Amino acid sequence: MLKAFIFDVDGTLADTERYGHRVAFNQAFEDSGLDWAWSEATYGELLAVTGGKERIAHYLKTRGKPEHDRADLESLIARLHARKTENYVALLERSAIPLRSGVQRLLQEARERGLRLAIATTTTPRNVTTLLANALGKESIDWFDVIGAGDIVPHKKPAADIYRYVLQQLGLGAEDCLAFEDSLNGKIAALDAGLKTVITYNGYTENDDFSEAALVLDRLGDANKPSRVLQQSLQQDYLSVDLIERILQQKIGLN
Ligand code: XBP
Ligand code: MG
Repeated sequence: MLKAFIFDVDGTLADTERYGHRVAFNQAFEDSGLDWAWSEATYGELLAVTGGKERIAHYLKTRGKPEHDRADLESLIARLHARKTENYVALLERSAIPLRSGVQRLLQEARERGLRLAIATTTTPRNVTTLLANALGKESIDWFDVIGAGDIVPHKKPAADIYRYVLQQLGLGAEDCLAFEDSLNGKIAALDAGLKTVITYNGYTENDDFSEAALVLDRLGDANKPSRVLQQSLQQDYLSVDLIERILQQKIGLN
């Protein structure tokens, strides 16, 4: 019996990486007098590492940038990431990044049906509340019973920590919940926490391995921007709570 939807943020609620986070990282590097600039392609590779601080550390290691001693390195990364978060929040406040098609519709449908909502993300908590406030209004933050984000857990996705944390805070078992993700790292984290998982892939993740996911879609879809995958396989335009329940009860399969 479905009791809650648990949403990933970046790439799932909104397409935030290519023109949001990546731009904020590059601006932080420039603000700090560094000649680093992550192209869209380079960033796509770096997305294999979740967490902005971890991503910068990985970049330093693999690109052989001048070695710093450990203490220096950690404070450099912390400073750069703090700057990046300021840039990202300012970017969201200047021009809200829209939610992906069908996200607002499904959130509202779930609330009307009495389903609980939660967030399980690798990104910094402030990025989540700013995205929601600018895309849906400040009150939307309270639609979510739990917002599990960033450093609240010791290990980020693909570790299952954040999903286990959110389930524990919800007081629900994985069998009563459904996860919504966009990437391989997110799928691994959700499945390892025992959650059935719906994938809505995007430009950066469309070639990831989504085997074992309950559903793999191009988007949740809505009347004016339908899901092509759902149209082709089930002659439906978008993923509704009813359709989710029918698929999960194996009343219908996708193929
Ligand atoms: C995506 C991430 C985050 C963002 C950057 O998180 O891995 O690291 O790319 O945000 P998810 P931070 O898909 O789990 O929402 O710089 O705040 O980490
Ligand atoms: Mg994601």
